[in-house]
Amino acid sequence: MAFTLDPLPYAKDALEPHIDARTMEIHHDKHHQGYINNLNKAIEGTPHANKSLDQLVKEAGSISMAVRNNAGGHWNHKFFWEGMIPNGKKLSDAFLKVINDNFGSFDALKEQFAQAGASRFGSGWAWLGFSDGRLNVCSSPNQDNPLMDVAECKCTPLLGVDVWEHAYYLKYQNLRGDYLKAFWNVVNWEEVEKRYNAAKK
Ligand code: MN3
Repeated sequence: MAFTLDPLPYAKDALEPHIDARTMEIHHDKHHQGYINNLNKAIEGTPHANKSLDQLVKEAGSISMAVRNNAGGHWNHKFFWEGMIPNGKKLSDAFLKVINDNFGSFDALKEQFAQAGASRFGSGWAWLGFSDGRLNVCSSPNQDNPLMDVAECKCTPLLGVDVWEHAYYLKYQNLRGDYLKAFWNVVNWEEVEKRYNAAKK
């Protein structure tokens, strides 16, 4: 069964001014759609055609680079859109406590996350994840993610941010750090906490 692109869960200009409408339009309609088209092409007529997206991601190490990159691209973008919401969503006291227990403070988490995103050379993703009962921050190259069998940092992702230039260049140009700072204004903490509670079980 071919994969298809879901509409964004909000309007393209809904994350303004932090993420501009034109970037969202190109990113969702062209880039994300492109990963899906290429994924469908790469799996058509192969034994992978009947696998779920999660399954393809888990098997990343034993599938072709075309399937790995595009399955990762589809998974990561879907997760990215769902992790954001207009005006952000307030961090609950319960989840703030989890962050404080794991990182010392919310600012310390932000700092580690910014560091992970800034130090990822070239294109990739920064992640807040959960593994072994703890929250962690890491990054991955290209369209890899922490669920892949080949991941350097394996965990259940709770929040991910795209640090490919196409995610921020129109508005922020070379200032990846400013984009990463602005990202906090649109995080859907309710969704992150839901993911955390599911991962914890
Ligand atoms: Mn992208």
